[in-house]
Amino acid sequence: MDRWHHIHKVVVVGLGITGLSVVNYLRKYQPQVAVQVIDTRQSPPGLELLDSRIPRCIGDWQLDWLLSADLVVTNPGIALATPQIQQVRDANIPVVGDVELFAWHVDKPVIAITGSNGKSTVTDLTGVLANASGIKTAVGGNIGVPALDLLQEDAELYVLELSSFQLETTQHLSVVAAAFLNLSEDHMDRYISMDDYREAKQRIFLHADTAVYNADDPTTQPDTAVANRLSFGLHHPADYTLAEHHHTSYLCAHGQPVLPAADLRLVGMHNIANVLTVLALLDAAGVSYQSGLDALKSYTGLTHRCQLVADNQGIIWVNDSKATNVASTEAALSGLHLKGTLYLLVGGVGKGADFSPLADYFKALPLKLCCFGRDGKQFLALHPSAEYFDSIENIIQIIRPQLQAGDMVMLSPACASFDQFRSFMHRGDVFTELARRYA
Ligand code: UMA
Ligand code: ADP
Repeated sequence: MDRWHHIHKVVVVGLGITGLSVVNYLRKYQPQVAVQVIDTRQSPPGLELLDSRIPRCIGDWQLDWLLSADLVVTNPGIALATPQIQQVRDANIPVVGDVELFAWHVDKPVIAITGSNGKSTVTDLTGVLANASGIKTAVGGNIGVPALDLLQEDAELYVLELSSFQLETTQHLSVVAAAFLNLSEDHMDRYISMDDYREAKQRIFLHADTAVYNADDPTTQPDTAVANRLSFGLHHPADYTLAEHHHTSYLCAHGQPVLPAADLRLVGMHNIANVLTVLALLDAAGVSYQSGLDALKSYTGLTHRCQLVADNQGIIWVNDSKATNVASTEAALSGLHLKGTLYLLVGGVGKGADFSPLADYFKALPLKLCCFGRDGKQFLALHPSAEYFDSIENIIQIIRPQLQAGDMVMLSPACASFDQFRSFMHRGDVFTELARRYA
């Protein structure tokens, strides 16, 4: 079906890397279409890279452009409930995201991954294992490379990390396998309820041949009819799980051992669940991964996720800047065994979350809680050691003289970064630089 037949004018709302990828895609593959760009920010990222011939409206809305469009493509950061976008939808003008345009174009198998935590790890690792097994695989989406940019790579398989924001504006993405990893509170500034947030994530299964879900988290089970289902889990019976064979704990697929858990270099039980998901996804996609298992074994994880960044004089520094919600900080703290004190840095933009579940995790640890950022004061009541500081740098300067062998300094902030940093990557880089300077 040629979806572009009746589309003559497209308005792209929101620049950033997504908006730029949409403009570049349209210029290359749909050059007959007229393109206009709107970004409500005063100096949006990516503006300097936008072709000077493209009409743009910066710092405000341009409603007449929107209402005369045949198609509006929004950045995932723009909520569909935004009044101007709502007006467009009321006028029956289709509003889609970049992933929907990708879906219209792609003619190779796609694997898609969503969930509150672990998306980037599972996405990256799926790509690593598929590539190591000889399948030319392109990896992108919310992980940081816009889906449309992947089309340049001429891959045999695409692996997409999809946020709930991206899924809201995606209708027609057919996938060989889709995984919904877990659901926990996040983005409560954008959704009216957890049900609303879950519903957006469930959209990943709309056109999936195989649904991969978490047997330990019933909210991830597909609501709709799906041809095939595969489960992974650590605590409930599942198709992909840990099991003992000859007194050794193995990751197993349908009861068959695939590799011993001890062969993995990834840290934490949550990462075992992540690897089980990867195996399920690749089996569902028909990728034979035996020849790539060495790459899986040597994988140490992505930067900014429970990453060891300095280890000096017995003091360990861990950058978990990607912990932007409560559940990811809980995962970082679960099963942590320390000889000394944990100096935990928390705070930033709380996104309306309830931080109180962290109190039990804090109680179980020898802890000094160091709070910072816009919503950092919300943590003060959660542990007697809690203290508020202006910045991460300020924290490190003050705690450094107290640090002793056996201590750990960990940034796992349970919050987004936008109050003091450009992104979680920027925040993690700042912490890493300080760690290496003061270690
Ligand atoms: N914005 C405006 N006005 C506009 C356009 C944007 O105010 O006209 C604001 C929005 O509030 C938005 C913010 O700008 O939240 C960020 O937009 P951006 O320009 O940074 O967006 P992109 O660079 O295109 O990045 C987006 C994703 N960002 C968001 O969903 C907010 C990136 O995910 C993603 O990697 C990229 O597309 C490629 O697909 C980031 C993210 O934080 C990492 N995602 C959330 C998460 O993982 O929790 C969902
Ligand atoms: P996402 O892309 O969904 O944000 P990441 O792989 O980037 O996921 O990890 C984000 C944070 O969540 C990190 O702090 C990481 O240690 C933690 N994490 C990773 N996998 C899981 C999981 N399966 N369950 C809970 N937390 C996890």
